[in-house]
Amino acid sequence: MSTAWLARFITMSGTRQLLGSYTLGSMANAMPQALGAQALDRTHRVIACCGDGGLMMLMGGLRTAVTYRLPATFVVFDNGRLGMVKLEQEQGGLPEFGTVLDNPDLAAVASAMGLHARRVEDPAQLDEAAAWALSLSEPVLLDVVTNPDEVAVPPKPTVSQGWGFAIAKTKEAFESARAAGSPTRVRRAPDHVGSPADRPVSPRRGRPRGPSARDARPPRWPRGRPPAREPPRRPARA
Ligand SMILES: Cc1ncc(C[n+]2csc(CCOP(=O)(O)OP(=O)(O)O)c2C)c(N)n1
Ligand SMILES: [Mg+2]
Repeated sequence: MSTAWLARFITMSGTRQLLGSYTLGSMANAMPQALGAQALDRTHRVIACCGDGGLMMLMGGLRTAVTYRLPATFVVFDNGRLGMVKLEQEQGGLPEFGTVLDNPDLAAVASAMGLHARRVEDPAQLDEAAAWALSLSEPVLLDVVTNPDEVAVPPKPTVSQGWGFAIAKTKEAFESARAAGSPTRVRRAPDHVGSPADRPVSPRRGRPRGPSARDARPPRWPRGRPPAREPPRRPARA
């Protein structure tokens, strides 16, 4: 969604250039594009606005910035979500499912990789952190925690998108209300990624849901696989 925020809120001064995947639609684009742009031109400052999901996909590239001393600035929009997918689900009338990310502290990871890094959790710290990052001429990462429920309204929103969003939110409200009054636990991810016992329990069926629910069931066979069958015996020839 950073592409949407950039297109909406960054003023193009006439000397700035904006790169992105745009209608190609590929995620995980910002960091590698920034590496390429900065390697081609070290005289300009390159700022990558990265999704947390995208950055997690190609994390190793951060070390490339250190190896080649590329003075790029990586700003992570850390909404803990595959945010665009969540939005697409909601536009289609579906409550959010399976889009929560189990991120580590990305500033700590970047720091371990040799970048300068800071995590920003309070909006009041943002200006100072941005000024600090821009004062450096070495690779630097800001892990900025953002609101996962922020909605990037498309340039030409349709009535059906709005209607789908309303349906999804209504379903989510009913689900929460039912969960609040239900003896079974309904918890949203990142509990999905915890141990089987921590995974959410369907209020209707009372058993873990989702593909990983399989792990919570006892194995059908003691060692998790069926015993080898003996080959059928052929009758002895007379
Ligand atoms: C290579 C690739 N994989 C999957 C997708 C589908 N997809 C589009 S946006 C998105 C989520 C991106 O999450 P994140 O990078 O955290 O950015 P956010 O939308 O949260 O800002 C996914 C999975 C894609 N467009 N490209
Ligand atoms: Mg995200």
